[in-house]
Amino acid sequence: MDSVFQRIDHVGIACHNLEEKIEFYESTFGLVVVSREVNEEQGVREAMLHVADGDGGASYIQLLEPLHPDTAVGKYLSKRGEGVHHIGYGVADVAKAMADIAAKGVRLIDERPRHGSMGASIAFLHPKDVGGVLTELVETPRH
Ligand code: V0V
Ligand code: CO
Repeated sequence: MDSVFQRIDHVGIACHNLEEKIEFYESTFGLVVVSREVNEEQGVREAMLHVADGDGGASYIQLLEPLHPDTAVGKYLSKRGEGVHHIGYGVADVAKAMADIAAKGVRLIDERPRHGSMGASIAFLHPKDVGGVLTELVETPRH
């Protein structure tokens, strides 16, 4: 069986203060911010820091600050504190990946792909069906 996942696109990390965390990752690890966005639909202010380039595309650390307490990341922070929030896997075709994964009995959080960072199409899988790991599918735009 071919893997649905092509690579790890990003690891999402929940934090209280985006600017402070960016400064930490820059000064401690020498990482470089390649994108900053506010995503109202997802309730986040986020930054992508480039880590590596691979055959299928780059990989990043995604730092996430909630826009309000009553958001996915805001609730996560109040329950669990700062830390790893989700893993985003690169897929060739997010709609096909969603259908294939749903057919295996894993619940999709999103019924259709959403707008993600840097023009990606994204969809989330429920953490309760993935061993406690919030999992994101990421189809990066073709150039
Ligand atoms: C919640 N739970 C998690 C979790 N968040 N488990 C693992 N990892 C997480 N990140 C658990 C939580 O401990 C509860 O378990 C249960 O799920 C229900 O959580 P809740 O606090 O009651 O919250 P809900 O049910 O209102 O929401 C949880 C879900 C929500 C996962 C459905 O966070 C969601 O829709 N997430 C997808 C969207 C998202 O995360 N967007 C922000 C990133 P117990 O206590 O009942 O056992 S945006 C992004 O990545 C972008 C834009 C991008 O990459 O481009
Ligand atoms: Co993400």
